[in-house]
Amino acid sequence: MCPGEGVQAPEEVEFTLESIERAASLEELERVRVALLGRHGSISEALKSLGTLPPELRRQRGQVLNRLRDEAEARIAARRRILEDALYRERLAAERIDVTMPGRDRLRGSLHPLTITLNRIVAILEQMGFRLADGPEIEDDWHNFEALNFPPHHPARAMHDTFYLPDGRLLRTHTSPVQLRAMREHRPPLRVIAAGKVYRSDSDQTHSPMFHQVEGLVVDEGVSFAQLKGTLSDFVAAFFERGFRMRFRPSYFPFTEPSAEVDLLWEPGDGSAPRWLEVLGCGMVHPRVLKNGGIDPERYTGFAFGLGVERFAMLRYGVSDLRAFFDNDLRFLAPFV
Ligand code: 2NM
Repeated sequence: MCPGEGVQAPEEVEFTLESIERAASLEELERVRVALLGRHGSISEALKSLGTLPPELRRQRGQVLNRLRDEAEARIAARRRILEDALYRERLAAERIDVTMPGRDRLRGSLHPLTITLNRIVAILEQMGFRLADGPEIEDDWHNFEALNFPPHHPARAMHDTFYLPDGRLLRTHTSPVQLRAMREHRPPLRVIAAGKVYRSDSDQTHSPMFHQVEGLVVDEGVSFAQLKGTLSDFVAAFFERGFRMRFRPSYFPFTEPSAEVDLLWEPGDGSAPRWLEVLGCGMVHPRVLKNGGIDPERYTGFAFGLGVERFAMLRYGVSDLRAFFDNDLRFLAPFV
């Protein structure tokens, strides 16, 4: 392709010009451009050699070569446009998006079944006149045990498998310290609920080291065990949307005297025989606890009750393994609304 010495046949270059239209890619077109118009391209070399020619021939050949160069430039530009255009169309085809395709479903979040259950319990009790109180999850021994009539070294403390912090404080083992703080902050009459996370070093099919409690407390002049029974009966009926036969069994809690555990005559969904199920603990607030709450036990009496949110959720939703609530498996959690 390199023009030889002396006169160069225009046909040779013409042949090369046609390779512009044969270039199938921008890369190939660039190689053709360099071969023609690059510093050592055939047209460039031919133009450089004009100086060696006699003036008449130089003028004539100069005109031919300049026209040739202009034509080559124009045809390369035209071919480039065609190739670039084809490339652009290819890209558009590859990146084509069908905007009529249905979108991907987005996962919709929902509340955890324990949150739903806790909210439901709190809402029912609020309708009954209780006010929700709040308190810290890290407590001191006095608020969690001592003031609630758990004497030091009393076996009732061992039942609570407490998590202790290095500084001697602890994770509350029940929500009762919230009730105690409420007593110390407000004068009777008092109708208070405490709700939230509590912690006990205990873990198996029916125990989680963190679980949820709701406790209620009523303090006023003349508050009776009969009122406690009525309150719990109404609450249980509202929560399960049906009435139950109820049984109050004598029991023991340090902070109440007398104390009782509450059973419901439960009819399992599978048609098997009804059986008594324990669902609540309760009692009349111990005079020492009232006193530690800044309330005169000679003038006031109170009742209190406590329940496990996990237990109520399992009963309401028919869940048999407590751990389902803590595994965070969306196949279990997603259906709850
Ligand atoms: C229960 C059972 C019986 C209770 C007692 C108190 C307080 F702080 F007022 F004394 N709050 N909750 C109580 C009483 C809790 O849970 C099974």
